[in-house]
Amino acid sequence: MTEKENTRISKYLSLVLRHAPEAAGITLDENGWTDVGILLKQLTINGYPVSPAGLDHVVTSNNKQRFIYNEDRTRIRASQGHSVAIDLAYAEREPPAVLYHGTAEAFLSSILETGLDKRSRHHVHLSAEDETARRVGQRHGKPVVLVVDAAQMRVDGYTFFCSANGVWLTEQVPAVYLQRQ
Ligand code: HQG
Repeated sequence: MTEKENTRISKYLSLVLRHAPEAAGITLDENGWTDVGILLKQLTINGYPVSPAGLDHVVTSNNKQRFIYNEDRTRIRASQGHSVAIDLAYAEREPPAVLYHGTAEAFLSSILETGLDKRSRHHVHLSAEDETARRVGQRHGKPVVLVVDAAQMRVDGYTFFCSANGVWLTEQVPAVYLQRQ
């Protein structure tokens, strides 16, 4: 498969596995999983024909490892980024002392006033690396990196999860824990 086809299928998978399963005529279970056989059929019907090996390639070559199979590879889900009501059921994890959030300059004054909130997603997304955060911020405009005092948040009782693809997730980050890098 060409790089272009791979990206096209990957973007459609992000759409249907995170936001709009009904667009492809599939359903997600309460933990976000969907049946691989049905997904392959529905992808074809919807103009994204892909073989089982092709889907494997899209999953394994994905630059952010956005999708994951279950153990027997009969089901697949997105590792994070959902807006539909599912529970990823990740266990709580101890975060590094410092995490990073990338955003756009334009959002900064609002964020420093009200803190980071999850907007349309299930969690606020944070990274262990500032470079990753900068790239995330770039998607929205002139990037700004915020340093999150995760150690103090833990002391104050906030909880953190880490997705299968290494994105740190939390409910909210009040402004007091944020500092511009
Ligand atoms: C901002 C990508 C004003 C927040 C990435 C962000 C990530 C506020 C935007 C994943 C705010 C939401 C998620 C407040 C938050 N006032 N703006 N109080 N609180 N914001 O796309 O974190 O490629 O929903 O700073 O790698 O940018 O999709 O979240 O700029 O992991 O796999 O509101 O998406 O992954 O934007 O990105 P998003 P995000 P994928």
